[in-house]
Amino acid sequence: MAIPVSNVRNFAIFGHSGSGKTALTDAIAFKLGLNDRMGLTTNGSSVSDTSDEEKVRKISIFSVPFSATHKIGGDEYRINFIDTPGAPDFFGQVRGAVCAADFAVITVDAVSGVQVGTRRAWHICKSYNLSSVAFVITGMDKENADFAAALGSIRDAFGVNCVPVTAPIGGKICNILDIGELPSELEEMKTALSEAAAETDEELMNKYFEEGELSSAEIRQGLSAGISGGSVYPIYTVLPIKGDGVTEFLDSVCRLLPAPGKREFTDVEGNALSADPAAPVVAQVWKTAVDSFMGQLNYIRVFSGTITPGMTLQNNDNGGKETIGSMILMIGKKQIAVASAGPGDIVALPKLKNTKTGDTLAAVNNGTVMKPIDYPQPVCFMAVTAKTQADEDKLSTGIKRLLDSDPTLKFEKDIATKEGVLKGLGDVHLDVAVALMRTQSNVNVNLSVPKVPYREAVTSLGDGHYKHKKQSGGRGQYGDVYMKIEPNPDNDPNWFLDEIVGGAIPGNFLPAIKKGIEETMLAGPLAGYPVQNIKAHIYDGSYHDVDSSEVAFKIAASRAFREAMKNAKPVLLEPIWTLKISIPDTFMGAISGDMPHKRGRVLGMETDEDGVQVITAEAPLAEIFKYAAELRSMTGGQGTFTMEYSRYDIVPSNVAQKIIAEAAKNRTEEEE
Ligand SMILES: Nc1nc2c(ncn2[C@@H]2O[C@H](COP(=O)(O)OP(=O)(O)OP(=O)(O)O)[C@@H](O)[C@H]2O)c(=O)[nH]1
Ligand SMILES: [Mg+2]
Repeated sequence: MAIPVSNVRNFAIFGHSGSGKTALTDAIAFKLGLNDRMGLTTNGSSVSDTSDEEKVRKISIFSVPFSATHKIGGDEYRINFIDTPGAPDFFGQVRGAVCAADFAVITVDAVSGVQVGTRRAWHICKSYNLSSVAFVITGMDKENADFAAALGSIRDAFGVNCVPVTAPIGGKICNILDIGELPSELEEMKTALSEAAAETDEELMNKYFEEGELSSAEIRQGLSAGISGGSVYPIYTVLPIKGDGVTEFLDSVCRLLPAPGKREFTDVEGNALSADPAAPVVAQVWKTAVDSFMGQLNYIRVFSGTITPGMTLQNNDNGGKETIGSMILMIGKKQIAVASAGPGDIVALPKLKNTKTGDTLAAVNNGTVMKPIDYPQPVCFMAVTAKTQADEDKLSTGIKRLLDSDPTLKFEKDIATKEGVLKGLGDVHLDVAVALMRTQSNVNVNLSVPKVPYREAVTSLGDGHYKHKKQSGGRGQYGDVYMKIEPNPDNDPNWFLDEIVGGAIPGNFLPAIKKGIEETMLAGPLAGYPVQNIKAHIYDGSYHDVDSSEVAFKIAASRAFREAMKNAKPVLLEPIWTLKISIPDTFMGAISGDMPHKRGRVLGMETDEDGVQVITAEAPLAEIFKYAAELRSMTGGQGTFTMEYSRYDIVPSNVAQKIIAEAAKNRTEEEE
């Protein structure tokens, strides 16, 4: 019999890297019978970290969904859950999961307590209307584990309405509400639960005041309302590897956490979707993956309606139709066929024709479009070169496959430096991308620090003249051009100005003169970089009735332009980027003090709403290609940053001299 939507629970597990998300996932998967033994990341047997890259690096890289049923007495529940990676390099996977889950489970290690990744997880949930959050304290079996300290750090960071529901009591994990007689030191926890429950409802509050206590059923009722409304946050303790506390966690999740429909999902126009299995289908792709056997897999979350194989749906982002062949879930390496998917369910759809992450699939004639999923912008750039010609031939296919399954990766061909540049969220992200390209597409590439796309410009007015005159038998060549160039800081598109008087140059040669300048601008005279932000005034010249030609004027213009550039105090420009660096307090001095070493400067510092310090700084791109790795090592992985292109600015002359000398050297080598 189908499980009613009210008995579906759908959550994603977030948290700091290494805080036990995958261990918790393996423990749940084992408990729910998805695996016949407890998977472990340490020996590569985890049901979640199954890719070679995850096994070698011992970190999660992908968000992986699971689904199973859980019985409490005679009630059957469907538990859909997603394990997400904690490393900031793979935050794109987290973004997708945030859009697919009804509530969040955030893991906190009992030794470290709340960490930056914990705050980041909380922050993203809150900013995307994922308001029901539960915490799971892991690692209680570790040396130096401190339950009280971990609990305290959660309440300090996220408020006193974070209340333990299960806790280690007498060497075992118990549900506080199920224990009649609590040890006196734990009475406080029950009081916290009762108070949190009472605050959600006036009737409960009155009763609590009058009688001094609430029954377990009343507490559950109050907690459940508070959790759905995002004002109460339950805390669980689980020892995943021992399997302790898993059943207590799952039982309580089914009792207290919201079913699909409580978290309001809205379409682009702000209309709420109803979690009705009989409504027209609306689902969104929150993740696209490439499987070596099945090819592309689109993972959807169903919001409304029920999908069954054979159904035709429309893609409301591109207008295409898709027939649903099969629906599956990958449990470890096993493929499980799913017969139907309703509100709150997550399934993978193989072999869709033209659907990608973020797209809405809906019933035919239902025009609902979900909000696109927004992804963080790249902060780490590397140049990609194919190892062999065979790799070069397959490179674009390999890159396309990568980009299709990872919206946080970008690939751009830089016209000035002629390099293909792969952009992602960190050096590990790019290294993993290279490894995936090898395994998915058999393309082998090297990564190297990219060339900086410098530009050339002028800082004053400069004059240039060239007379191109050649007499070599037959018809000669004659073109004579005088021009002035000057800075064009606002990039006025009207940069080419015909100021010829008295017909010194006939108008029909002006397009050739413009072309001569434009072609020369592609490789400027200083160091061969494109010239930008100049204005050219063509004010005089002469011509010859027979020998003047477009080619002759083009050559004259090119030479005159080069001379004018030299006289107009040319400079090299470099891209400057603005960085927003989030770090714990203790690193403020080190990180801001490091900026001048990167020719950068700090523009401001502030504390964001979650108590994290944010430094705004700017620095030349040339100095920050490796910043992702440097920040990680300077902060022991606690810092993250975003960056955004700001502008081109003049390269200081001592640095410029080196770049110009290098370019001259390369030019001589090429000529030789
Ligand atoms: N002793 C002990 N070890 C744990 C516990 N939870 C996780 N570990 C170990 O800690 C390490 C990291 O655990 P994971 O479950 O991979 O952590 P994660 O949060 O999934 O890490 P990422 O996905 O990479 O962010 C592994 O070696 C686990 O075996 C725990 O409760 N007790
Ligand atoms: Mg993991």
